[in-house]
Amino acid sequence: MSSDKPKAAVIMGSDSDLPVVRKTIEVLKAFEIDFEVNVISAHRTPDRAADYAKNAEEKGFEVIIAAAGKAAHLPGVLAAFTTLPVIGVPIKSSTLDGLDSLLSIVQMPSGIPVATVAVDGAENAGLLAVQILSVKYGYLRDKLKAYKESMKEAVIEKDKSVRKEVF
Ligand code: RP5
Repeated sequence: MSSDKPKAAVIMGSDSDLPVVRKTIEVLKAFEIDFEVNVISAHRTPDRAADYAKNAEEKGFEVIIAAAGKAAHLPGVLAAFTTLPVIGVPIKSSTLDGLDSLLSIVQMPSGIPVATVAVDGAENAGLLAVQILSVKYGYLRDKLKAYKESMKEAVIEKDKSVRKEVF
């Protein structure tokens, strides 16, 4: 099923991931992307993870963002059951500073890619999802260009104020 509005699925392995995932949600809201949020664990609710990924395309989702920490298998398991693009967000949730999550998500075997952002890189996950969606929804490209322009102007302002403060 395809809709005329961009639609993303946001999944996290635990509610403890939500403080980081909020940054993804803020980006999706800012770009007016339709989205659904769920807590689904690859380990604690494996059947639900498989079913969700198998049905995601039929439900109209066009990209999946999956955040998980520790032995972070959620993005990879979802990617195993769908051909939709999956963006993985490694969560810094354990004693290993997120390196465990990062390697669990990024080191996918050939054939099942997961686009992995930085540890706790939830904002970039949202932006990457918007960029993927912009291939189909051209108006998102204009919004992304405007976003980059405002970022550029903010840095120029910071440059001015830092130099003013130093001298
Ligand atoms: C992962 O284990 C979750 O994504 C979370 O980052 C981590 C810890 O989960 P909780 O024990 O806080 O529920 O599956």
